[in-house]
Amino acid sequence: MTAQVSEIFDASQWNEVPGFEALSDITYHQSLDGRVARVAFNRPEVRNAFRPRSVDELYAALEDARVNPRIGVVLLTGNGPSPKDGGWAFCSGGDQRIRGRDGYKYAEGETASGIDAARSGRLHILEVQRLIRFMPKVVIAVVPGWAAGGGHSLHVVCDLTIASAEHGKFKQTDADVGSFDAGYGSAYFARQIGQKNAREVFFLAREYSAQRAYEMGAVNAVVPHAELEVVALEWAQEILTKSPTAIRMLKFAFNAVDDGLVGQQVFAGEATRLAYGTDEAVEGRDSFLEKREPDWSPYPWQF
Ligand code: S0N
Repeated sequence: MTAQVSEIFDASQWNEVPGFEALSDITYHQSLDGRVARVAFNRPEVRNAFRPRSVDELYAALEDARVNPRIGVVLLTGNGPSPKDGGWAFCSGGDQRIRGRDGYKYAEGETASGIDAARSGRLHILEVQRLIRFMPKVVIAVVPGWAAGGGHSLHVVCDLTIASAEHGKFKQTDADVGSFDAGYGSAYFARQIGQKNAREVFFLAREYSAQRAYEMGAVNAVVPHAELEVVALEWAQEILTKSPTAIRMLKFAFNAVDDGLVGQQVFAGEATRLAYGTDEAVEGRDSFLEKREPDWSPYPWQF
């Protein structure tokens, strides 16, 4: 039986994922039909801040979802509420207790065992951002509470965002804490909501309600808190009725304009993959293997 990991999590809709039983900082579930993944930060006592272990687990779960051919949609969310004060969070970014130029600082309950000094200071949440960005599946940020700092950036990089009307809150604290996501978190955010709005969010570091974030174009839908995960699953199921190839080509097309040559490379790779499925490409391959001239005559110069 699936454990109840969050107050608004409907355990009857989800299965735990074999091989991921030892997670501590996140939870990972798949829908009963195996087509939707739910990945959730699970440190509600610190507003779901991530530490290196959290990022490792997050990356592993997202990578598992990426390579699973049944999964078409990933819901990224945060479990809650906090047992300390009842507060809700999507994610409050990097755990400020263990960040620093002085090297890795151990979090409460963490020991030196298993911590690799070579990884100290590595900002591998950016690798998670790229995984979300380049995953040929739709990733939905399901925001039940605070999206702050690096947590805000994660919602920005997700394809869609659905937020809790009562508890969804957005704040870019980077400039308050001497941190800055100068990549997708800021520059791409400005592409989403406009330069003036994005500069306001970063330079003033104010708090925005889910409704205000919706009005700014940062959020797709604001829904009652109790229904947040129900609506997110409905959106996922609706997306799953669409053509997988159309969705992946559209995602990479949306990305390409902001991703430079990497965006072109990703889109081009998918185009090549489609071309390899044609008789024309098979003729090219076979003619080489059969040591003969290719016969392109069946293939018109289409216009
Ligand atoms: C989220 C906020 C606004 C919520 O405020 P609220 O509701 O008043 O709750 P608090 O009482 O403040 O918090 C409750 C408890 O949770 C702890 N806590 C909250 N956030 C963090 C955190 N990020 N790290 C550690 N602990 C956290 C509080 O301390 C409190 O604990 P107790 O009860 O014991 O006192 C508010 O909490 C807030 O502003 N949080 C900090 C947000 C923040 O500044 N985050 C960091 C911003 N920077 C990054 O995220 C860097 C991102 C990043 O990692 C990155 C980005 C790009 C490139 C690399 C990196 C990288 O570093 O890897």
